[in-house]
Amino acid sequence: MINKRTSFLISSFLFCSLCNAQTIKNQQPISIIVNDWSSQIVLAHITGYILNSVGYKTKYSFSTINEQWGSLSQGIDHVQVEVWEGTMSTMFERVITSGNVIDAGSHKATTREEWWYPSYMDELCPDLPDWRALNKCSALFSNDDSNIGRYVAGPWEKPEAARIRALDLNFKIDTVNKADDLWSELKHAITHNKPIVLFNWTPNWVEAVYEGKFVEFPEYHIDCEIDPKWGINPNFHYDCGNPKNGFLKKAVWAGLKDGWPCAFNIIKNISFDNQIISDLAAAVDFKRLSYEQAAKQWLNENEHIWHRWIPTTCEVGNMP
Ligand code: TMO
Repeated sequence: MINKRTSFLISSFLFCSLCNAQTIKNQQPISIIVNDWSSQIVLAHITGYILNSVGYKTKYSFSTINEQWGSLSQGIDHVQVEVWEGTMSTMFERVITSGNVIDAGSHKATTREEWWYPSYMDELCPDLPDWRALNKCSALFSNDDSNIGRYVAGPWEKPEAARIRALDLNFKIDTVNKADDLWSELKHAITHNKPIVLFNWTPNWVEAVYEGKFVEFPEYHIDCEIDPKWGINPNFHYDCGNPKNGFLKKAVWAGLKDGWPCAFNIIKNISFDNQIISDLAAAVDFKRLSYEQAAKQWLNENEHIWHRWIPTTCEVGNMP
């Protein structure tokens, strides 16, 4: 039996195969992946509202960064707007090679994910940001009677344990469950001028509000991950930091290109820079707007930016 919706879809496809302009669009909702940190969630909503404004239906689908590649490869989800080199490049390259996912281009922003400390630590531990200072000051960073420093890690899988081993750091890892727990640790430490070193990244809200620095580990090189002989420790991988100037990409399910061509072209054109992403994260994590409010406010104030991302063949309707 063909229901109303299916027949509408079929007729709209037939109609559109006869016309050039994509005035009638595939009405199956585009599923946009939502992860668990603020800028990604706001960018996902901005992308959704832009697609709505030209007549597409959208839905949001929560996924961890590990689980998202399966649903994106199978077309269960369709769009990921923040692919970070530091946490996702290995899986990203794998699904691109499989052909099930398409690289929809880079944002203007460059990224870095790394150990970070507030700048009052420069006085307490003067050799920072050089990584060798960490062991000289490990007792400062301790949260018990030992001289073992405490590194507060985020809930995203990173080779922190391998780095601690390869660089012989006198540190233990405390992994939090969610991004907000990182920020409450950070705010608490800053309020009390207490030593802290934690996982952070840029662009993020932290740089819009606090002064601080990334720890400078030995410069990243791909061989550091695959050849133990590379670097200062000949026996272990990961005797280096994370990439600096990492990419920030968009990725889409391969079927989006033919199923929702106008959406595909819009997503390819979408590009955020570091400043905008940092401001959007601060709107949520510091100014306490909701993700939707932050997205709508940005869209209202920046039509001159996002209207340019919509190809002239895609009709512009009203905002939802
Ligand atoms: C992927 N992340 C920005 C949380 O490091």
